Amino acid sequence: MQEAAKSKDSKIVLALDFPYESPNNRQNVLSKAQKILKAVHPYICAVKINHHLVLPLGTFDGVQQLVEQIRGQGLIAIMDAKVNDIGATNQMIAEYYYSAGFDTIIANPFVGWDEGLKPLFEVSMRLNRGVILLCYMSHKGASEGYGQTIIDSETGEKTLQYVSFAKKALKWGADGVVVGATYPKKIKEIKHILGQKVAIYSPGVGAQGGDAETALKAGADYLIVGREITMAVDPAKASSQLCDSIKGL
Ligand code: O7M
Repeated sequence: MQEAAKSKDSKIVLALDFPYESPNNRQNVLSKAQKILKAVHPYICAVKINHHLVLPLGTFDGVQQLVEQIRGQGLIAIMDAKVNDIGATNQMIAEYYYSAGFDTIIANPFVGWDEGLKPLFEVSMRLNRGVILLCYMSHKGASEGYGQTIIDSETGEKTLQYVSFAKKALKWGADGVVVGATYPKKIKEIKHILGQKVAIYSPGVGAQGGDAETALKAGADYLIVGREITMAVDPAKASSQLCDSIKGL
C-alpha cells in the first residue's frame, strides 16, 4: 500500500460500488466498473470490492477480470468480505479470494482469534497477503457494537470495544484497521494506540458526511471513497480534485 500510494501520489482507496441493477444487466455493471477504473486509476492507490460486484458478477467470471485490471494499473486490490465466521470457513473464504488475485481481505474482529481469525491470518501470512480489521464503523449504529464498554477477557478491566480491537490489531499483526471518517475523534484515539505500526483506512467521506481533510489530520492514512467518485458526473475529475485537495496532508 505504501509503495502504491507513493507511486500514485494518492491516499484514495476507491470503493467500486454501484446501485442495484437487475441481474439481467450484469454485463452493464462489469463495463461500468471497467470504465470507471480506466478513468480514475491515476488518482487512486487501491480499489476495494465488495458484494456490490461479487454478487452480480461472480468471483471468477467477472470480479477476477477487474482484479487483473486493478493490479495491472499498479493498484492494490482489497476484498471487503468482512470475514466473520468460524476459522475453517474464514480460511476458505480467504483462499478463494486470494486465488482470484486479491492482495488483502477485510475481516471482523468480533469473531475472535482461536478458531476464528487465526486461520485467516495464517493463510494470509503464508500467501504474503494482508488482513485489515474493522475497528469502528462509519454508520450511526456503530456505537451499539464497536462503541460498547466491555470487560476485557484477558485483563478483566473495563475498556471500550474499539480500543480492545485496536490493541488486537497490533497483537495479531494486522496490516490495517477501518475507522469511520465520520468519527475523527475516534481516529485520533485509535492512532494514538497504533502509531505508525498499523494503517488506518477511513470510509464515510462525502456521501456519509465525513470530511477528507479532518479524517487525515486526525490520523487516517487512507480514505475509502465510493459514491463521491462512482456516482459523480465526471468520476476522473471528482477523484483528481479530491486527490489534489488532500496532497501533503
Ligand atoms: O463512500 P461511500 O459512502 O459511497 O462508500 C463507502 C464504502 O466503504 C462502502 O463500500 C462501504 O461498504 C464501506 N464502509 C463504510 O462505508 N463504513 C464502514 O464502517 C466500513 C466500510 C468498509 O469499507 O469496511 C471495510
